Amino acid sequence: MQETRHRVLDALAAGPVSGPALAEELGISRAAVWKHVEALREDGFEVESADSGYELTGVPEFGGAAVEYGLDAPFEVEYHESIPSTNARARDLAADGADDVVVLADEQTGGRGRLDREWASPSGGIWLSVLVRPDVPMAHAPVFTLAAAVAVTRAAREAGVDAGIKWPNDVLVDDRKLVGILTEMEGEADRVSWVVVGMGINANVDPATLPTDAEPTSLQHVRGDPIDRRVFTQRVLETFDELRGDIDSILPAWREYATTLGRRVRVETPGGTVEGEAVDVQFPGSLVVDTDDGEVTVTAGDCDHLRPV
Ligand code: BT5
Repeated sequence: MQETRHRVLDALAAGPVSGPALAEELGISRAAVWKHVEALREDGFEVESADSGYELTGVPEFGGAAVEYGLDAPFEVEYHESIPSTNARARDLAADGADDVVVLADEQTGGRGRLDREWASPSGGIWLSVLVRPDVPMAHAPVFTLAAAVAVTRAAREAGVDAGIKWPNDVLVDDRKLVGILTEMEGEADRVSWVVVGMGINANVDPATLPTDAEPTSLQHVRGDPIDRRVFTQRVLETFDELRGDIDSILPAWREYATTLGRRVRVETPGGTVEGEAVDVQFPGSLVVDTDDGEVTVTAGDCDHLRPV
């Protein structure tokens, strides 16, 4: 949101404030104040004008301005009611040189998972991609997938949903998939140019409308009532921002939320199947599996939790 509009919004939230007083405070004309108020109303903010002045009486349920309002993280939020894929859009923005931008959508018509699988993204979800330019080598970039999983799991738990993380990139509730994460990046070996972390969060969607093979669930389904998507998105972005600023804190937080550690797993990797007990996760996100032939470290693959033998 544009700087002056942000300041108008903050003043209205602390209101009532008269048009002339606001104009003087911000050093703009009364006509400009009125234009900002109208633009905020168009974005869905409710602004009452009474004798005592303007006052903010309602914030929109969802959207770019809504998420930016009160957000304690330095992201600009670009919102789309419907878009093919927020990751594709974020990649385009990366190519244009953008940084610290979030692309957010209510619906995706061409959402993608790993290996070009489809990601169902009906209206009511939180489909978002965060574009960042961390100063790290390419080999460290997978840690941002872990950071995203921690951020969403923490937000879900704060909302009363007992989520946990399945290596490498799924957030589950009772073994049902609540969130999928897709990280894409570009750069040279010694330095990342950009990272796009896409999070597909089944927020207020009916799991019955999602593909059944992954046994999906949603925040609304688990809670029994809809989630406040604005606040949930803010919490995810705030935690993600905190973690990217303190990379050493990501793994301990991940371990705390992991459901994979201590479980028997079967991981399908590009180099073959690895089966055994998952014993640890190592920087920047590899899984250590204790197999019959000793410990094996896997960096990528599809992981199944098996029943104990
Ligand atoms: C993932 O892939 O889990 C990563 C999904 C990332 C989606 C986000 S949404 C915002 C951003 N923009 C994009 O275009 N993508 C990202 P993977 O582990 O490959 O899982 C894909 C599999 O999950 C599919 O083959 C289905 O079986 C299942 N699936 C599809 N849609 C689902 C949904 N909404 N909820 C649960 N499972 C789903």
